[in-house]
Amino acid sequence: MIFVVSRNVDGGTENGMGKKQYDADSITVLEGLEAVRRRPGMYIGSVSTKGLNHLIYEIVDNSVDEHLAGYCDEIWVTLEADGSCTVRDSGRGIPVEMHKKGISAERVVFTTLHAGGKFDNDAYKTSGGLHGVGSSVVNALSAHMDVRISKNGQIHHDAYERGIPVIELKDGLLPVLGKTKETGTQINFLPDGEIFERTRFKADWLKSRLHETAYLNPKLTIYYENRRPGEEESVTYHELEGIAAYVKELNNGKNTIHEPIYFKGESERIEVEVAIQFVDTFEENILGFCNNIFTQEGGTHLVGFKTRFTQLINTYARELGILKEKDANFTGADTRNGMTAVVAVKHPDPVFEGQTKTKLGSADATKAVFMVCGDHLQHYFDRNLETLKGVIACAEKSAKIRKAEEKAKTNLLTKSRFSFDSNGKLANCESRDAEKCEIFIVEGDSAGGSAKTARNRMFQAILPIRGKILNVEKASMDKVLANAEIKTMINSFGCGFSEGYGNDFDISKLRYNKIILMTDADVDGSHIDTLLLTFLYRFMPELIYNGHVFIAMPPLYKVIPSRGQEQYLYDDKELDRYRKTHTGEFRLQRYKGLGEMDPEQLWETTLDPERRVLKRVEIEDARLASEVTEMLMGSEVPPRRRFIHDHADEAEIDA
Ligand code: TSJ
Repeated sequence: MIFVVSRNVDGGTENGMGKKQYDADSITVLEGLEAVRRRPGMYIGSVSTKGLNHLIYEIVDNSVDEHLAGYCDEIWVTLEADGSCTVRDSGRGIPVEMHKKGISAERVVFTTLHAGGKFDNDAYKTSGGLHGVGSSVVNALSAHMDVRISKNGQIHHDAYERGIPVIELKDGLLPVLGKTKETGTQINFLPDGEIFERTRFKADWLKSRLHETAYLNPKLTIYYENRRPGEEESVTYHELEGIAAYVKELNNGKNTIHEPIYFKGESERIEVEVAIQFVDTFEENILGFCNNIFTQEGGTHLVGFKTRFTQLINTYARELGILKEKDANFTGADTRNGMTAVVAVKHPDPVFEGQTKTKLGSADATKAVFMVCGDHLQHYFDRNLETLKGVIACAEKSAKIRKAEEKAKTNLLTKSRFSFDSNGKLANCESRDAEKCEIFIVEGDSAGGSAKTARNRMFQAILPIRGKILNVEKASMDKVLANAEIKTMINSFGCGFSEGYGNDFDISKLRYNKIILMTDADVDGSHIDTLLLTFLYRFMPELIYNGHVFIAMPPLYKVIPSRGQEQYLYDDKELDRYRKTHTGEFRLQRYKGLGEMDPEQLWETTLDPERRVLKRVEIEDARLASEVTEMLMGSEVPPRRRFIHDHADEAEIDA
């Protein structure tokens, strides 16, 4: 799993526009772009590395739209040696002719906020005529942006700094750099270090996103190149088999029980495309897309797909005599046991809902997917009986386990109704105002004891856990629910949990706005963080999606200079920096663990909201998440170690 952390979320800085003289016409534009710089999170989600990478996706999406419009089959994406990014396509080129008020149309694209931000708008759309959405946001958040448009035999040029044009127009038109026979758009931009916590794009995330785009657009070729020193690499993404190849890739290394089922159809102007392949493990991995956008929070298209699939499997199971008259139907989750699927719809006018606007809300998509799946799946299963039997066998396996687990769960719930904290470990806070409350999950009884003394008992609850908690990735559900540590956490948070069948999770019942993991700053501590995050991700993913989960950063060192201020340092980089910037003698105290700090130190460094450093846990890529978790939590030692160190690196503090 890729747990991304962004630092120091308690604080936060305001970003102002640079001081420049604006002409009257551009005032309204600048006001728009200034809003983007003031509240970047509203437009790109966050200013962490996740938001940073988002800039590239915003730009590339415009080229993909040009592809969907039928004018562009190739896109080049380059991470340049200087840290900037170049995106080029072979489309028609952004219009450059004179637009309203005597500005080139290109200027309008890059300086006007289109239909609000993706993250604050109820109905963000892509394709179907809304080209250029997001490009002005990227422009506003870039230290500089260079635009070259090949069109009408000429290369037209424009450039911006922090969203402000720096090239003079002649009669409202762009200067021409030279002649060309080609057409296309090329954008180069460098993210603004004043806005972003760090400005280094994550190459792996970018590659995975580009690959996904290639799977979803089989006729498109994407050329990726990394020119950053020491990372040089070129990859071409071209996936003629489309989403059928995508499910194969998702199932890579697993035992599949049949070749991918693929079909495509249309209903009421909604295009539906589905690929399904079952494996012999207990997972369900269904990815939904609408107009090329990954619908992380699901939505109506998946409802249609799941409803129809469950119906069909139950009907077939009865026809084949696998379910007898007295038997209950398989549940939906049963029929999807072992399923990997991609459901991609193209909707002329989609509505997106949910916390991150990644849930398809359009009601007509349910019916369209339902209808298309009904026709095509029936057609397929009637001709592929062996596959059908294999799929039904997966459902039978699931039903059997489900019945065993239902028992275990009943036990947990009846017990918890009587005791909220069965082993008496939680030191709860006094306030019941969830908005203000925090719970610290603390490794070890001794650190837990210090934390209980040190905390602000009004708002801070402490839950000590002992050593390494159960590895939920490898354990069955009944074992997980029998685990004392895990039971206490579920009961303390107050919002239940969800997994597999049923859904007892209700985030509105959450008792703490912040759930803060507090472990030692060493490899063991990292491992416990990972175990805890894996647990949270599997049973309460909404807590992570909604930004409630944090990692505390206890300091690694205290420097005590012979003259001057004592200071806490949070990692080795800070220590290096301290050594370089301070002269004179100092004594260095190294903390091996939380247990070595007295309550007062613990309060100063790790608990006090005014002074502590917290990292917020984000999930970059839920598509890759469970795969990576398995790698992480599986029994192989080397890759796990590697991840922990990578992870530790993520948390480094910027200069
Ligand atoms: F994001 C962006 F605006 F910066 C951007 C846009 C970035 C990149 C790399 C490409 C593009 C882009 C835009 N590629 N292709 C287009 N096409 C148009 O904007 C376009 C061209 C012609 C016509 C027409 O009606 O003739 C209409 C449009 C929207």
